[in-house]
Amino acid sequence: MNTQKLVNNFLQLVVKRNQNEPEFMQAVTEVAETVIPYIAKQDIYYGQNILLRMVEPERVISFRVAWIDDNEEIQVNRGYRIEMNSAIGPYKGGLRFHPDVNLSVLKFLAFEQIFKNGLTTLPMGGGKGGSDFDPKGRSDTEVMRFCQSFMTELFRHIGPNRDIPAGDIGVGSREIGYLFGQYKRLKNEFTGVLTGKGISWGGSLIRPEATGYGTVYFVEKMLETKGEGIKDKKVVISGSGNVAQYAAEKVVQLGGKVITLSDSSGYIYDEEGLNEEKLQRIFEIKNTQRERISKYLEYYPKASFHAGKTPWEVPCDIALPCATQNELNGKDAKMLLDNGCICVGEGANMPSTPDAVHLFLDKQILFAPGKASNAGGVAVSGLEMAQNSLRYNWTREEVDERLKSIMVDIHKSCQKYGTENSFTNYVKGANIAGFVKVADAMLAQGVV
Ligand code: NDP
Ligand code: 2IT
Repeated sequence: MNTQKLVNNFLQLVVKRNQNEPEFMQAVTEVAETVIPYIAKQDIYYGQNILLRMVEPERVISFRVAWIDDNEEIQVNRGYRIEMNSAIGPYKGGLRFHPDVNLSVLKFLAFEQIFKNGLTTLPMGGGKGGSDFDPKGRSDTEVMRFCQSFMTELFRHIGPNRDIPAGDIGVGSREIGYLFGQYKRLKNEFTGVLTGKGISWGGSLIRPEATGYGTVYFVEKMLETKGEGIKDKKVVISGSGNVAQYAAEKVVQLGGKVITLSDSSGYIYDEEGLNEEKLQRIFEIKNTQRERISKYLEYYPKASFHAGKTPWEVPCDIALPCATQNELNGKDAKMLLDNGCICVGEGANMPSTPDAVHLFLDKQILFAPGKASNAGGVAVSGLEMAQNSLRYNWTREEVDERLKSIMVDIHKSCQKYGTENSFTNYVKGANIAGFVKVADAMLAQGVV
């Protein structure tokens, strides 16, 4: 059978079982298109239905989260944990609190996490969870009550050797603190059941920075293959949360010029570029004041704010989408290419639509899919788990060195499986390398 037919048959079967899950099908389609042609040529994998097993979560947990808001009204949200694949280690992946969270979004994230975690070289399976709870505009005590109610159900499903959640959109150090406190109270055990913990209670140095820094380390490796570097490059970044902030910091440290950041209301453009002082102001606006990115203009009135727009219209050398899924479409991709962009590194998960990805690959620019370039976050989560098991803490320099070397290894794996006629297709490389790691473990463990 020709491989396109194999891909189509596979996708028909998966879509039938997963109706109304567009984000999940988008993530599965991209993997199927790159991995099935590879499987078809490998006797050990062909006929084992490994990908069909991978798209079926080992377990899906969905639960009610009832809590009382500051007006003493009862609120009801839905909580989830998708335990996708445990072939190479316990389930590992973040928790997202955002009103758009649903089964499709979390299944796409959990599915991508299998491959991403496989790429890190660390023993972590794939999982993801969260809730449609919207932390925006909620008081600290409301967020605490929500987190306590959420964990009162979740705690029975997770554990340091079973499933180790972390942060994602809407879940940062404050939420991880409340979640950890409630888990500890319910289990009466101090364990490394969550990552992204505070430094004084089991966290790892560099974990907050890891996703953004790792993305930029990966971009550096890609640029290096063309004899280029980040210095003096114009960099457009979307988002202004955890990933965007530290991607921006690393670009600035390496001499690049960050000219945009954004949130769901629009983007800011600062022609002069960010510097250390401006970055500190952004950390204060976003993390302490919990304000919108447009507030930047109150401090730096020469910058401009573009309401309701995404930053892809701004001419740049490098684009780093660091906000959310499908935030960069085919039209945006065309604009970036027309304006001379040479490199796109995804800090977010699946931020580019399939149209955009195809355009980047057709034009053969340097394009890194999130599961490769943003793997630094979960990688340092893995290092946090290792430190928790050792009951020891590594220095900032030690963790940063390990992060760098993991990003270099991921880059090598992508090259190994994605290079043809001297062009590296990092999408294909990442998908096949992640698949091989997990598939070998699944084969060894029998039909489960
Ligand atoms: P944060 O909650 O810290 O920040 C999210 C940012 O994205 C905010 O600026 C937010 O703006 C913006 N955003 C969210 N939803 C939308 C939307 N629908 N449209 C436009 N902007 C939006 O999250 P993180 O920085 O942690 O996560 C960002 C991305 O990186 C996500 O895709 C996440 O899955 C991925 N990621 C995160 C990792 C981590 O360790 N945290 C690891 C690997 C990947 P607003 O405030 O207006 O909503
Ligand atoms: O998408 C991701 O990789 C994360 N949100 C981080 C997961 C983790 O367990 O650190």
